[in-house]
Amino acid sequence: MTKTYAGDFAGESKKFAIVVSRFNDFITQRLLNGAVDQLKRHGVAEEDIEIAWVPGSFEIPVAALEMAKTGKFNAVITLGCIIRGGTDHYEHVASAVTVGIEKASVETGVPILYGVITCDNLEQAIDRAGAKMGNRGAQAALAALEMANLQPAIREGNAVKDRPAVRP
Ligand code: INI
Repeated sequence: MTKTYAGDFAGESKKFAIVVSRFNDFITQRLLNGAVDQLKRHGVAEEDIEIAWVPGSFEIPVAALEMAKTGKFNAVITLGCIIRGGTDHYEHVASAVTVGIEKASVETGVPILYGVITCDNLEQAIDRAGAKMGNRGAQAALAALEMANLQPAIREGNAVKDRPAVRP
Protein backbone atom coordinates (compact mmCIF):
# COMPACT_ATOMS: atom_id res chain seq x y z
CA MET A 1 0.00 0.00 0.00
CA THR A 2 1.55 3.29 -1.03
CA LYS A 3 1.44 6.33 1.22
CA THR A 4 0.55 9.66 -0.34
CA TYR A 5 1.15 13.01 1.30
CA ALA A 6 -0.68 16.14 0.20
CA GLY A 7 -1.17 19.44 1.95
CA ASP A 8 -4.65 20.88 2.17
CA PHE A 9 -5.34 24.59 2.42
CA ALA A 10 -6.47 24.96 6.02
CA GLY A 11 -5.09 28.16 7.55
CA GLU A 12 -6.40 27.96 11.12
CA SER A 13 -3.58 28.36 13.68
CA LYS A 14 -0.94 28.63 10.95
CA LYS A 15 1.48 31.59 10.88
CA PHE A 16 2.79 33.32 7.78
CA ALA A 17 5.34 36.01 7.04
CA ILE A 18 5.14 38.12 3.92
CA VAL A 19 8.17 39.96 2.49
CA VAL A 20 7.14 42.55 -0.08
CA SER A 21 9.19 44.90 -2.23
CA ARG A 22 8.39 48.62 -2.34
CA PHE A 23 9.88 48.96 -5.85
CA ASN A 24 6.92 49.02 -8.29
CA ASP A 25 4.54 49.25 -5.34
CA PHE A 26 1.69 50.09 -7.69
CA ILE A 27 1.89 46.35 -8.47
CA THR A 28 3.27 44.87 -5.25
CA GLN A 29 0.57 46.48 -3.07
CA ARG A 30 -1.97 44.54 -5.16
CA LEU A 31 0.03 41.33 -4.72
CA LEU A 32 0.06 41.96 -0.97
CA ASN A 33 -3.71 42.56 -0.90
CA GLY A 34 -4.23 39.33 -2.86
CA ALA A 35 -1.98 37.31 -0.54
CA VAL A 36 -3.51 38.62 2.70
CA ASP A 37 -7.04 38.13 1.37
CA GLN A 38 -6.26 34.54 0.33
CA LEU A 39 -4.76 33.69 3.74
CA LYS A 40 -7.68 35.22 5.64
CA ARG A 41 -10.26 33.45 3.47
CA HIS A 42 -8.59 30.15 4.39
CA GLY A 43 -8.87 30.83 8.10
CA VAL A 44 -5.56 32.50 8.94
CA ALA A 45 -5.99 34.99 11.80
CA GLU A 46 -4.91 38.57 11.08
CA GLU A 47 -2.48 38.52 14.03
CA ASP A 48 -0.79 35.44 12.53
CA ILE A 49 0.34 37.40 9.47
CA GLU A 50 3.51 39.52 9.72
CA ILE A 51 4.65 41.75 6.87
CA ALA A 52 8.10 43.19 6.10
CA TRP A 53 8.60 45.81 3.37
CA VAL A 54 11.99 45.88 1.63
CA PRO A 55 13.28 48.54 -0.81
CA GLY A 56 13.49 46.32 -3.91
CA SER A 57 13.31 42.69 -4.98
CA PHE A 58 17.07 42.34 -4.58
CA GLU A 59 16.59 42.74 -0.81
CA ILE A 60 13.84 40.09 -0.56
CA PRO A 61 16.07 37.03 0.13
CA VAL A 62 17.84 38.45 3.19
CA ALA A 63 14.56 39.56 4.79
CA ALA A 64 12.91 36.24 3.92
CA LEU A 65 15.85 34.39 5.46
CA GLU A 66 15.53 36.48 8.63
CA MET A 67 11.81 35.73 8.83
CA ALA A 68 12.41 32.01 8.24
CA LYS A 69 15.15 31.86 10.88
CA THR A 70 12.82 33.13 13.61
CA GLY A 71 11.15 29.71 13.51
CA LYS A 72 7.79 31.41 14.06
CA PHE A 73 6.30 30.85 10.63
CA ASN A 74 4.90 27.86 8.75
CA ALA A 75 5.82 29.59 5.49
CA VAL A 76 7.17 32.86 4.14
CA ILE A 77 5.61 34.48 1.08
CA THR A 78 7.76 36.77 -1.05
CA LEU A 79 6.26 39.40 -3.33
CA GLY A 80 8.01 41.60 -5.85
CA CYS A 81 7.79 42.97 -9.35
CA ILE A 82 10.79 43.16 -11.66
CA ILE A 83 10.16 44.81 -15.02
CA ARG A 84 12.69 44.57 -17.85
CA GLY A 85 14.34 47.86 -18.75
CA GLY A 86 16.82 48.92 -21.39
CA THR A 87 19.85 47.39 -19.65
CA ASP A 88 20.80 44.01 -18.20
CA HIS A 89 19.96 45.19 -14.66
CA TYR A 90 16.74 43.13 -14.82
CA GLU A 91 18.63 39.86 -15.37
CA HIS A 92 20.91 40.47 -12.39
CA VAL A 93 18.09 41.38 -9.99
CA ALA A 94 15.81 38.57 -11.23
CA SER A 95 18.43 35.85 -10.98
CA ALA A 96 19.74 37.06 -7.60
CA VAL A 97 16.28 37.09 -6.02
CA THR A 98 15.33 33.71 -7.48
CA VAL A 99 18.52 31.96 -6.35
CA GLY A 100 18.47 33.77 -2.99
CA ILE A 101 14.92 32.73 -2.15
CA GLU A 102 15.53 29.10 -3.07
CA LYS A 103 18.75 29.03 -1.03
CA ALA A 104 17.10 30.59 2.04
CA SER A 105 14.26 28.08 1.81
CA VAL A 106 16.42 25.00 1.42
CA GLU A 107 18.87 26.15 4.11
CA THR A 108 16.21 26.82 6.73
CA GLY A 109 13.75 24.10 5.72
CA VAL A 110 10.98 26.71 5.83
CA PRO A 111 8.85 26.93 2.67
CA ILE A 112 9.56 30.30 1.06
CA LEU A 113 7.11 30.95 -1.73
CA TYR A 114 8.03 32.81 -4.89
CA GLY A 115 5.47 35.50 -5.64
CA VAL A 116 7.84 37.67 -7.63
CA ILE A 117 6.62 38.82 -11.03
CA THR A 118 9.34 38.99 -13.70
CA CYS A 119 8.06 40.49 -16.92
CA ASP A 120 8.82 42.60 -19.97
CA ASN A 121 6.46 45.51 -19.38
CA LEU A 122 3.91 47.10 -17.07
CA GLU A 123 0.95 45.57 -18.93
CA GLN A 124 2.23 42.05 -18.22
CA ALA A 125 2.73 43.03 -14.58
CA ILE A 126 -0.84 44.34 -14.30
CA ASP A 127 -2.12 41.11 -15.86
CA ARG A 128 -0.42 39.18 -13.03
CA ALA A 129 -1.49 41.54 -10.26
CA GLY A 130 -5.22 40.95 -10.42
CA ALA A 131 -6.15 41.24 -14.10
CA LYS A 132 -6.04 38.63 -16.92
CA MET A 133 -3.61 36.19 -15.31
CA GLY A 134 -4.97 36.29 -11.76
CA ASN A 135 -3.05 37.62 -8.78
CA ARG A 136 0.45 36.20 -8.26
CA GLY A 137 0.29 37.17 -4.57
CA ALA A 138 -2.91 35.19 -4.03
CA GLN A 139 -1.41 32.24 -5.94
CA ALA A 140 1.74 32.31 -3.79
CA ALA A 141 -0.40 32.45 -0.64
CA LEU A 142 -2.35 29.37 -1.76
CA ALA A 143 0.90 27.52 -2.37
CA ALA A 144 2.08 28.66 1.08
CA LEU A 145 -1.04 27.22 2.71
CA GLU A 146 -0.46 23.92 0.90
CA MET A 147 3.19 23.70 1.95
CA ALA A 148 2.33 24.71 5.52
CA ASN A 149 0.06 21.66 5.68
CA LEU A 150 2.24 19.28 3.65
CA GLN A 151 5.31 19.70 5.83
CA PRO A 152 3.74 18.48 9.11
CA ALA A 153 1.91 15.71 7.22
CA ILE A 154 5.25 14.33 5.98
CA ARG A 155 6.93 14.81 9.36
CA GLU A 156 4.14 13.08 11.25
CA GLY A 157 3.49 10.39 8.63
CA ASN A 158 -0.11 11.51 8.08
CA ALA A 159 -0.89 10.14 4.63
CA VAL A 160 -4.07 11.20 2.86
CA LYS A 161 -6.84 8.62 3.13
CA ASP A 162 -8.51 8.60 -0.25
CA ARG A 163 -7.05 10.98 -2.79
CA PRO A 164 -4.80 14.05 -2.76
CA ALA A 165 -6.37 17.39 -1.95
CA VAL A 166 -7.29 19.35 -5.03
CA ARG A 167 -6.72 23.02 -5.55
CA PRO A 168 -9.84 24.94 -4.47
N1 INI B 1 13.76 46.23 -8.01
C1 INI B 1 12.57 45.65 -8.25
O1 INI B 1 11.94 45.09 -7.35
N2 INI B 1 12.02 45.67 -9.50
C2 INI B 1 12.68 46.25 -10.54
O2 INI B 1 12.13 46.25 -11.66
C3 INI B 1 13.94 46.86 -10.29
N3 INI B 1 14.65 47.50 -11.38
O3 INI B 1 14.23 47.38 -12.54
O4 INI B 1 15.63 48.12 -11.16
C4 INI B 1 14.47 46.83 -8.99
N4 INI B 1 15.64 47.40 -8.70
C5 INI B 1 16.05 47.72 -7.36
C6 INI B 1 16.78 46.56 -6.69
O5 INI B 1 15.88 45.52 -6.39
C7 INI B 1 17.45 47.01 -5.37
O6 INI B 1 16.48 47.46 -4.47
C8 INI B 1 18.48 48.13 -5.56
O7 INI B 1 19.42 47.78 -6.57
C9 INI B 1 19.25 48.39 -4.23
O8 INI B 1 19.96 47.23 -3.83
